[in-house]
Amino acid sequence: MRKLRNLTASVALAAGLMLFSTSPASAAIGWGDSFETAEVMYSSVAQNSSYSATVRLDSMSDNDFYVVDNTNGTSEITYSVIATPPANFDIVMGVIKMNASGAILSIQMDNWNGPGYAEAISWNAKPGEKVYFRIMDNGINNYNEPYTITFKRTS
Ligand SMILES: [Ca+2]
Ligand SMILES: [Ca+2]
Repeated sequence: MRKLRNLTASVALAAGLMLFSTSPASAAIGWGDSFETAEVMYSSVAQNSSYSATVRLDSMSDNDFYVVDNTNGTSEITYSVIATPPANFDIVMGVIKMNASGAILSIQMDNWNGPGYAEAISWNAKPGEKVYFRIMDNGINNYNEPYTITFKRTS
């Protein structure tokens, strides 16, 4: 009986993990809440050419962190990142670049465009650098509807 219960528990756990990994749209609470748990859009180990996620901020104070990680890269990469909010929602995209030892090289808060319009940047990451993207609610109640963030490597 005990064995059966353990089996049931692990099947349920596996199903839960599968659901989580294949359904980013359902993820909100706990998704990319800090630098340490940033969602990886690019890493110099995997060298993927694109990434996309459609998720929602779960509260006014929620943050979703994403990272372009060229820590172990041997050459500079260039790319574009576009964060598109739901219609009538206004989001801010913070962009934080760090060097290999974690020192902050630059910080900017991109909020060029109003409700319903994307915030976008085309930039680079030199070998050893990491660039974090922090999606936030601008003002009040710009959460609980999914936004889409995409990364595309351009060179
Ligand atoms: Ca979050
Ligand atoms: Ca905005």
